[in-house]
Amino acid sequence: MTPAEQAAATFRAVHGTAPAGVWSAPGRVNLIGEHTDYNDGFVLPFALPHRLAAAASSREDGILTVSTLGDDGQLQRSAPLEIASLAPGAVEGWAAYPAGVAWVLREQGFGRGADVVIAGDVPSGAGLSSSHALECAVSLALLGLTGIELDAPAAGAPGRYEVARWVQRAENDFVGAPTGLLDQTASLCCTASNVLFLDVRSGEMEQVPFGLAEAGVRVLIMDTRTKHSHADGGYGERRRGTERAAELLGVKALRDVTPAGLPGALAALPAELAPLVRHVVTENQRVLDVVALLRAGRLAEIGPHLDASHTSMRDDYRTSTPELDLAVDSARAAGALGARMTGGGFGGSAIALVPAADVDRIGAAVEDAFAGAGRRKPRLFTAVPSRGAGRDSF
Ligand code: GAF
Repeated sequence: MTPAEQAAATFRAVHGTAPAGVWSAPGRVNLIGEHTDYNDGFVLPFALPHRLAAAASSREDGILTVSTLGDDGQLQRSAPLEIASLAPGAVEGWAAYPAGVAWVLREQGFGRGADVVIAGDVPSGAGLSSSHALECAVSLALLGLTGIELDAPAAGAPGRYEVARWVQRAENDFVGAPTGLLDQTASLCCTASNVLFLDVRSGEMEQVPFGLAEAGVRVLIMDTRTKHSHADGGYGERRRGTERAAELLGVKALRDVTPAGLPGALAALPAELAPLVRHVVTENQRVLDVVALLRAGRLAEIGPHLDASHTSMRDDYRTSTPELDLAVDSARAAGALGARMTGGGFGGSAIALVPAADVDRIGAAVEDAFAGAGRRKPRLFTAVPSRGAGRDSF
C-alpha cells in the first residue's frame, strides 16, 4: 500500500467514511549546506521517496482531530482541538505539529475544522525531516479542504514558498523549535530527479539535475538510530551563537561574510564563536562548489566537498556524534566517494556517495563497523530525488 492508500484506509477505519482527499509530503536529505539556512545562506536538499500522507475531511464545528499511524503500527489519536482557541504552548507532544499548522493557517484566514489521519513511511527521529513532512502534508490537506491546491493555484492562493514560511512559523512559534527554512522548502518545492538549490535570503530556487544512474553512483542513507530532536538545546544554542557573531561583526547575517573576509572576521570574534562562523562561511562556499560541479555534469566528483562538510560540522560546528562519525568513517574506509552527516545533527542520519556497484559491500562494511563498536544496527537504504508535496489519488 502507498502512504496515501494507507492513510485513506486508516481514515475509513477511524471515521467510518472515505476522506474527502489525501495529500502527502516527503522527507528529505540535505546533500550539503548545513546550518546555513538560518544564516541567510545556501542549501541543496532533495526529497526522499518516503512520504507522510494526510487523509482529511472537513468538519463544520471548528474542531481538529488528528490520528497518526506510527512506525510501530499503533494508532495515536489527539484530543479534539478547538481551532479558534489554539495558541502557542496550548498543545504538547506530537499533536503540537499538526495543531501548529492549523494555528498558522487560521491566522492566514483558513481556520476550518477537519478530521485528519496521517500514515506513511518517513522514519521518525532519523533526521530525515518526518516532522516537516507531517506539517507540510497537514498544510496541504487543510488548504485543500478549503479548495486551494498548490498544483492548480487559484487567484490569491499561496505559493509553495509562502506555505513553507507558514510552516516555519508553526514550528518556531507554536512548537517552539527554532529551525530554519530548509526542511519545509525541501518537502514542498523539491522535484523528482533534481536537487533543490535554494538561496534562503532571496528565496531564489534552481532545480539542479542530479542524475545518479548516469553517473554510476548512489546515495546511501545511514540512519544511526540515535536520538535527534531540534526542540532540544544544542540546535538553538548554535543558532544563537551565529546570530551573536553576525551582530558582533556588524552584518545582517553570516551570509554577508565572504571567504576572503573570513580571516578578518575570525580574528575579531571571541574564541567560542569563531569556529561557528568558519563553518557557515566555508559551508556556503561548498554548496556553490557542488552546484558548479553538478551543472557541469561532474556529480561523481563532489565527494571531497561532502567530506570537508562533515569535518567542518564535526570539528567546528560540533553537531556530530560518535555514531555519525562511525557511519561516515566506515563508509569512506570501504570506498565511498564522500560522506557526511545530514540535517541538524546530534544523532540522526549520514549520507555517503558510493559507486553503484559497491552499495551492498559498503553497506555491509558500515554494519560490521557498528557491530564491532557494540552499537545498534543502523538502518541503511539508497534513495533517489523524488517529487515534492501534493495531492494524491487513492
Ligand atoms: C534542521 C533544521 F530544521 C533546518 O532548518 C536546518 O537548520 C538543519 O537542521 C541544519 O542544516 O533540519
